Amino acid sequence: MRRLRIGILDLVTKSPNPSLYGRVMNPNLASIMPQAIGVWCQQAGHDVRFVCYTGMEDLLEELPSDLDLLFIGAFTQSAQLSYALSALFRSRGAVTVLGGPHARCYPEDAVKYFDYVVGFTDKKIVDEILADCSQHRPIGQFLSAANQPNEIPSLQERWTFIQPTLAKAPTIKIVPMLGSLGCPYTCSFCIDSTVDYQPFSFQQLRDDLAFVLTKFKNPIIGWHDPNFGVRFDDYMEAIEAVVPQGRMRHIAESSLSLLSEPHLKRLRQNGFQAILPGIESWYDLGNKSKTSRTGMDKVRQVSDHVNMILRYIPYIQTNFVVGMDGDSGDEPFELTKKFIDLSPGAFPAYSLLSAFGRAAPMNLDYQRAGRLLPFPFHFLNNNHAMNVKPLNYSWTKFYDHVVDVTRYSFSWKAIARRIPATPTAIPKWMNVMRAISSEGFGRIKYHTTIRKLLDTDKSVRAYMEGETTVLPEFYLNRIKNELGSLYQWLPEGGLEHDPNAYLKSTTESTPLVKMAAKTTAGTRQPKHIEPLMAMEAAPPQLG
Ligand code: B12
Ligand code: SF4
Repeated sequence: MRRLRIGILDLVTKSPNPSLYGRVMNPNLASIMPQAIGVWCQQAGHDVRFVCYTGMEDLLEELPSDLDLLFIGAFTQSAQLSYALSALFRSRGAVTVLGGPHARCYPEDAVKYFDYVVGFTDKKIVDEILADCSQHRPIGQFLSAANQPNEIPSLQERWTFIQPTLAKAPTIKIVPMLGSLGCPYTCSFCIDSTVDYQPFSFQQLRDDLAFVLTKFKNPIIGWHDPNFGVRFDDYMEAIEAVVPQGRMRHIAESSLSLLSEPHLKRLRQNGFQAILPGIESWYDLGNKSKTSRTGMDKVRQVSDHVNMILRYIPYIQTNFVVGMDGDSGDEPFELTKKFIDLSPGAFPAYSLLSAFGRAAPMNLDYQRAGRLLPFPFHFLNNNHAMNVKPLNYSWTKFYDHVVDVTRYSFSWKAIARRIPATPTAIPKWMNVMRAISSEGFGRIKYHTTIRKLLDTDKSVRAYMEGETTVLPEFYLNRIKNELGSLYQWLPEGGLEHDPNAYLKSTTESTPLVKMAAKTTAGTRQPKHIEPLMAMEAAPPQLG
């Protein structure tokens, strides 16, 4: 096999000039898989140039112009950026590959712009691509392993790619760690509901943790497990076996059901500093927060629980999804404001209800009901657009509420109350920084703009009502600005997508769709198990 010049690009963000929070945090939000692919490519004898794009780099400077093969890892919000880059590098002779959440959620769209689009990825799939490395145009090849990989390269092997990425982080440096994939439960709104739970070897985990200790005196670990804590005792034992007390700090997405007082004691002992449970809604998804209560009852219960967590873990982010079908009227938003009052130490993160292509079985229901809007991928990050029409609100009423609850959460009063309610210095500082940066003030400004446009710009209103699919200038200009000179490389048709492609794939049978249905849409039937814990309907809001 000839020695290939390979580029690997991890798109942590979709545009340059990140906010203050982005500058501090983006290098800490890098993905693990591009690093794993880098190791596999090197093991196969190729030259690898690895770039983690945090919004601060000049992408065209960083990537060599004479690549044979370019791997891009992208979330859906970076899809348009990835399509433009693929077109540019193809014009220079490279073969291009897309992997990551966008490839898993929208393979039908991505194959139009890449030579390979990859779902579940293991070493074998990467070796196949390296061996073939040829153009597949106009429609790329969709490849996917039958399951998630059983192993990925160790942290030590990946360090060569992690180290330069963390070097870009000015203050806090978070080492990404993964102990398992998938989930044993089957919540229909979740990308993992159809993916079997599989822990990696606990010996590997111990080795990875021991390795980090050789690199940092007091490292911070960011767990990427879709469902951290399914095997709580095994994880704690792995940490306790190799990490002397006080030497390591951890951040994990977790769920209230996991965070019982005995578990919290053990988490504190082992250095857990930040925890991100999903509350989602006061009416839907009671399973996620392990409560059958709803309304004010649930607010009180969750609030007590959150305040108890804060006695053990200094930082807590509570994830909410707004616009769920179970919500109607003022009450859900008023209840959230009550929660802010009752749990002043929690940092609230709001996600607009979003359906990411074939991510979750429930998306089929929205597609069947004709409730999806074709917002360009660039806006699908749970904040910049909501692509599911709310069931019980008009858009104006809905955005009135979103603006109101966001203003309330990041008012100076709420920011000030959060300071004494969090115990230590870094959490206090994080809460203030996040509130005054893109996640607080930035969101208030953005949602307020959308609310105004609903009154003043007929094209926005018509688009959101589903009366037209012509993209309003407001959105078009934003993409143009954010992609900058790369906009000219966005291929024809690259702004649009079919929001109902997943539903169509269940009735049509093209080769891509058959494979995608088998691999990414699920390998097993839902098992009607009561979900015990939950992570991801409200995606993590660190990014
Ligand atoms: C950990 C996590 C995070 C972490 C780390 C993110 C990161 N850089 O990886 C943080 C907290 C930073 C984060 C942030 C966000 N997240 Co997040 N996150 C997850 C979570 C829980 C696990 C992802 C993971 O790492 N899994 C482990 C890897 C190994 O498995 P995998 O992702 O399935 O990847 C497989 C394949 O896709 C493939 N693959 C993955 N990457 C690549 C790259 C290449 C080149 C190739 C070839 C293959 C490949 O190989 C893997 C093995 O088969 C998922 C939910 C889930 N269960 O998937 C949501 C999820 C990925 N996040 C989501 C979202 C929306 C976000 C945010 C936009 C939230 C926000 N508003 O800020 C941001 C976006 C950040 C960004 N980079 O753009 C969505 C993505 C939907 C989409 N299509 O874009 C998900 C699916 C949750 C959901 N709502 O359904 N997230
Ligand atoms: S929401 Fe949580 S418990 Fe439910 S399937 Fe997803 S990861 Fe598992």
